[in-house]
Amino acid sequence: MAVRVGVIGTGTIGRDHIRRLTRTLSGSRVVAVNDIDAGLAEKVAARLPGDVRTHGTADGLIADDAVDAVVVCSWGPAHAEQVLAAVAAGKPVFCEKPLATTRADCLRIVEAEVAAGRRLVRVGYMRRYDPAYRELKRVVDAGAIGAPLMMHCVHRNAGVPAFYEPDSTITDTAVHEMDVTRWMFGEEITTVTVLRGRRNRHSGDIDDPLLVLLQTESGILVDVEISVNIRYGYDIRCEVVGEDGTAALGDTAPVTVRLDRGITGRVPADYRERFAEAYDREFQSWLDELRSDLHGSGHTDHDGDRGPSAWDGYAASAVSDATLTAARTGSRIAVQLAPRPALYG
Ligand code: NAD
Ligand code: ISE
Repeated sequence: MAVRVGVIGTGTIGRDHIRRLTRTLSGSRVVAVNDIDAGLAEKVAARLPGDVRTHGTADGLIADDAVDAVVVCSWGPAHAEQVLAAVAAGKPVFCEKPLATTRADCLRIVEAEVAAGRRLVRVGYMRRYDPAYRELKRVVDAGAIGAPLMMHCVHRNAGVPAFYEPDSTITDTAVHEMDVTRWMFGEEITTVTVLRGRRNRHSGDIDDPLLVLLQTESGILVDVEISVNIRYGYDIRCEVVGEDGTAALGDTAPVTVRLDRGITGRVPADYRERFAEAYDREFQSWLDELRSDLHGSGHTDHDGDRGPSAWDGYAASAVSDATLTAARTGSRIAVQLAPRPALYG
C-alpha cells in the first residue's frame, strides 16, 4: 500500500521532492500540501494527479487522517514547530535540513522523540546517499589511505535562494559539511574557527566567502570553503588526506569535450542537478522504511542504519551554532553537545 504523504512548503525543493515522490519513486502518493503562500500550494496541488488537499495551516495538514507521513520543506526557522507537531501526532516526518536553525530547537525535537519512545524523524542530509560520497567513505573506512588526517571541502553555489539571511552561509550551507564530517569519520566535531576574507561583490550584506575550520574528537582537521555567489555553477568537492594517500570525489561532469585546443565539461547548475540521485535514494530509503514499518518488517538502508536522525540533525546544528559564535568573535569555539540518548544507539 502506498504511503500517503503530506508536504509542507511547496517552494524549490518542496516541488522537486513532490515530483520525485509522484513521478520517479515507488511506494508513495502525495495527498496533501501546505504553504504560507496559499496560492502557490493550490497551484502545485492542481498539477498533481488525484485528489490532493490544500491545507491552510501546517497543523491542519499534520492532523489530516489521510496523511500517513509528513515532509517538511518550509524554510529553516519554521522547521522546529512543524516537526514537533508531527512528532506529537505520532507521524513519521522527513525534515529537510537543517532540522532547525538553533541547537536549542533541535534539542527540543530530540527530547520530544525520546519522550515518544520511537524514532519518527529523518533529516534531509542527502549527501550520505550520494554514490560518490558513499564510495569515498568506503575507501576511507577500508583503511586504503591509512588513518585520515585532514579533509578539504569546497561548497560553492552560483547564487542564493530568496530566504537567505547573513547567517545562512553557516546554518543553511556549511551545515552540510558539518554532517558529512560526522558521517565520514564517525566522530563528533569538537571545535570550530571561521575566517572571513575579501567579500564577493555579488554578496551584498552576506560574508561570502568564508573559510570554516572544524576539528574532530581524534584531531582530524577539516577546512571548508563556503562560496554562495560564485556565478559559474554549483561545485562540491571533497578530498580526504590519509597517512598513506588521499581519496577525493571525482569530477562530476559526465562528459568532457576536447576541441580547438580546449577542454570543456558541464558544471551542475545547482543542488537539484548535482544531487538528483542522492535525493532519490534518500527518499526511496525513507519510503521503504515506512512501508516495512507499516508491514512490521523493520527495514534498514544499505548501511544498516535508519538514515540521518534527529540526533544527527541536532549534532550538525550544534556545530553550526558554535560556528556562528566563531564567526562573530573570531575565536576558536568549542561545540556544546548534550549527552546522546540511548534511542540513537
Ligand atoms: P524556498 O524558499 O524555495 O521554499 C520554501 C517554501 O516554504 C516557500 O514556498 C515558503 O512560502 C514556504 N514556507 C515558509 N515558511 C513556511 C511555513 N511556516 N509554513 C509553510 N510554508 C512555509 O526554499 P527551498 O530552497 O525550497 O528550501 C526549503 C528548505 O529545504 C530549507 O530548509 C533548505 O535548507 C532546504 N533545502 C535543502 C536542500 C538539500 O540539498 N538537502 C536543497 C535546497 C533546500
Ligand atoms: C541549500 O538549502 C542546500 O541545502 C544545498 O544543498 C546547499 O548547497 C545550498 O547552499 C543551500 O542553500
